[in-house]
Amino acid sequence: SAPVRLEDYRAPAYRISTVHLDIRLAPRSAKVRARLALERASDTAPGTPLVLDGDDLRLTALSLDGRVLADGDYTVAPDRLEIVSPPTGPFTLEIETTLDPDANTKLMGLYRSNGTYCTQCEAEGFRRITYFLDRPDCLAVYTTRIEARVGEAPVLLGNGNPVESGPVPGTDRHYAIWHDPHPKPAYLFAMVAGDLACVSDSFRTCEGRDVALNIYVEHGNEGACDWAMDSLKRSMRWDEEVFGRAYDLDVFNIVAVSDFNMGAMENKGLNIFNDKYVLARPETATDQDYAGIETVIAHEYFHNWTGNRITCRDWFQLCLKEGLTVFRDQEFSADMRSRAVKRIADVRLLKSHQFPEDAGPLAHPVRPRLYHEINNFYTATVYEKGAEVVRMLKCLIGDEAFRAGMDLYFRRHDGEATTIEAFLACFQEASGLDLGQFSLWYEQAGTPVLKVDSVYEKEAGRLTLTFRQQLAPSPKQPDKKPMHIPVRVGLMGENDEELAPAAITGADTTGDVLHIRTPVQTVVFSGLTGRPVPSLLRGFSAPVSLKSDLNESDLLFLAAHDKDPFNRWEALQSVVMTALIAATAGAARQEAVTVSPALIAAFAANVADDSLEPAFRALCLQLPGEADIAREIGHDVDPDAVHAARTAFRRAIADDIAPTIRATYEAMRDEAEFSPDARSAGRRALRNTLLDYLGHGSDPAGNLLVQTHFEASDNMTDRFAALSVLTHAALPGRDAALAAYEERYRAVPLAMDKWFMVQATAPTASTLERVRQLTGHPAFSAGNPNRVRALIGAFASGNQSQFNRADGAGFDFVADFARDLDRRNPQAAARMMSAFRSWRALEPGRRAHAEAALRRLAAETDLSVDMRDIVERCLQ
Ligand code: HT7
Ligand code: ZN
Repeated sequence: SAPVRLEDYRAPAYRISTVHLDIRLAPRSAKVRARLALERASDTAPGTPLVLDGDDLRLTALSLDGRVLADGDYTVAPDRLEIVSPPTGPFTLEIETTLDPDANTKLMGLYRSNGTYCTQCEAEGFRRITYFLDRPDCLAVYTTRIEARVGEAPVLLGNGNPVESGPVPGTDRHYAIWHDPHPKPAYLFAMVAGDLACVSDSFRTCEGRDVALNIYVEHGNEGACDWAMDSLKRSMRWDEEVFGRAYDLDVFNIVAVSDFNMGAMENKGLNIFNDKYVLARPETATDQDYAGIETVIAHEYFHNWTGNRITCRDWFQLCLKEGLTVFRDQEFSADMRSRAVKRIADVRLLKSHQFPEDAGPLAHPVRPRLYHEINNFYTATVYEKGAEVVRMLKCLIGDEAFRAGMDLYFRRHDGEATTIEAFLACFQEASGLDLGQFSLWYEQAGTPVLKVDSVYEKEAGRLTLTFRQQLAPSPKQPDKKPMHIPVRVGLMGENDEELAPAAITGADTTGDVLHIRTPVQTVVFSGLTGRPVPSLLRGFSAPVSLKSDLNESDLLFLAAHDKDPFNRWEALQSVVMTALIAATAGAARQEAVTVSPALIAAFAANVADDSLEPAFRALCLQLPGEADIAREIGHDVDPDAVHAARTAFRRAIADDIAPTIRATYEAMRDEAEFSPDARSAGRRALRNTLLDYLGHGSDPAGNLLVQTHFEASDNMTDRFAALSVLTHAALPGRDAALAAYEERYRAVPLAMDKWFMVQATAPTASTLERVRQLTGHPAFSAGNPNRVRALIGAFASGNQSQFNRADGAGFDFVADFARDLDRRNPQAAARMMSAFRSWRALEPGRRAHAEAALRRLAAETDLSVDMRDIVERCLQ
């Protein structure tokens, strides 16, 4: 397919001001009548053909200004409708298309999920409903009439506010009319029709508007909506308080569906969610699920301003709404929970998902310049790195100027489809800082490496830091320019005090943030009264790979004393990572793994330190994952050696500090009834992290505790934690626990996903065969994206040693599965194939197998555009 390029952007030749949709639903034959009010743009030559987008459409009627069009007046194909010579003045086009919702397995456009009709239009799904200018800069006011059999779909929902509803006389059908007064692009259109239960509440905005809040779920799930509703109300209040943004309709509806390609969708006034991000009961959802629901509910709600009121001019600007909205949801969660813990969790996610993307063949800038399939650009780079760019901006200009810039952005661009340039201009104006160099963060792919060397001169009371930044070439970007990097710095003195320099030269500063702009930059801190240990990149102030010359003793000092909790965590991780890389090299030579006494002492101190919050201690104790270690090694990776090293390392710690682990495990026991609040979740996180050590240590009594923990658990967090350890450490109680869990949850699909996942990620040679078997389990369905992600996705992306098997069988299995899935759901298949993104970093034998699997797919002639795009970029 021909690529789409940013530089080819042109404003639309015609405008659509209003859209009236009349949707008559039936499972195999739904009729959609669209009445569009159109007008030629002032700079479009009269007589210019009007070309509307379509995708797999069947046109069943067409008229212009009430006149049925003759054959020569238009041309039509499933993907295109052209009106050859439209009127020069305003005109009305009426289009009827006939759809088959049941046959729509791509889950884009109008489809049925468990009997519920629903839509997904981002990015280009509206063109699967009717012919349209399906691009985000075409903003129109929508009125939607939905009609269905009462028995089949008693609930009929659309965007905006309800206008009217009632029976269709003389039939078993009824209708509802919805009107959305806010002009919006087609990707924000939605409708839902089904037999759903409703949980309701209300919210009064700071502007005095009473908003009806409804969450629609399948019958029987009404009791699992409390957390989602509570999260919604907290999100609404937070956006008023922190960003001054109030809700702007009389209704806010959320619908949970079980077949959904992504997490959720921010359709105006009618958010549609993957049920995974709505439903939660202590019995079926983990603390992580609760936190995920809070984040995703907030994220979609925040889109109402950053995405809906102000939208993207074109899909290259996707980060304008996604990066900014992720930043907003991260800030929200940080305010709801522990800020330090949230920051660590976000950085872990960034490093595990975005850094590998940036380091491999799928690397792309936060704002790409070219795509074949936009669905493949809903990536960690656009979302998570996009959020980091907004955070850096705040760091560089300070909190006040940031808020002023956001206010200006909302004031100036409300109701528009805009660009990154327009966004940055608001902050440049608000702060007076030139953001020209900063804008490279949107343009240049790759993770900058930032090397820092330090020299301390005692007599002069001076510390000199030399920063060297490097950005490696990435696909289609051979030469890189230096970036504007915010580096937040503190100087820790030996007696636990922050040292304050009398002066800083060599860099502009904003508070404690250094502006690093040149390839080599020397910064001098003078007037120091003692030897400082520099705490660099506090709070992970920029998404870079930091390589400092701090030694193990300095890092362990920071791990124990840094005033910045993020850097305490990071310092310990850094020492652990160095040790794990050395252990991996040793494991490849069959050497035994040892852990230095200083590191053991640091772990012991952490486990026992009651002055720190439990959630933070849990994070400090969690070792970097196998994929993280592989990423740091970077080339010729042997995943078996990584696995062996990490396993031995964990066992050594478990054995060396067994009594401390056991004592803290007991102390974290909560007698109170389950509550998903952050404090209780933190205690469970620490206890379950310690359980992982107990299960992987050599002491049989410790191992046995895991089984007891499983049997005694009264909530999913504890039950699933124990099941994971039993399965991954292959402990004696494993099979009984898996069977008991299956028995308990066989009718709860979201809980069965955990059962699939835990088995798919077991680091044992029999896992591939087990995954193959499980594809035939009655609870598995290749048509449901959650099931596919839980089993095959988890195997491909969450099981380093088995997906990357030395015999290549893991690659072949995933490639074959994705090949079949591609015929049904190309978006899901392409996403699955992104597990191959780091194949070039493997040792030669595995690399050859991975390449063969990719080449076999590339040779297929009927791959979807989605799949071909990923496979070919992987091979570049
Ligand atoms: N903005 C939404 C993206 C989305 C999506 C994209 C492609 C295909 C299906 C999709 N479902 C949702 C979700 C979000 O980021 O808020
Ligand atoms: Zn989003």
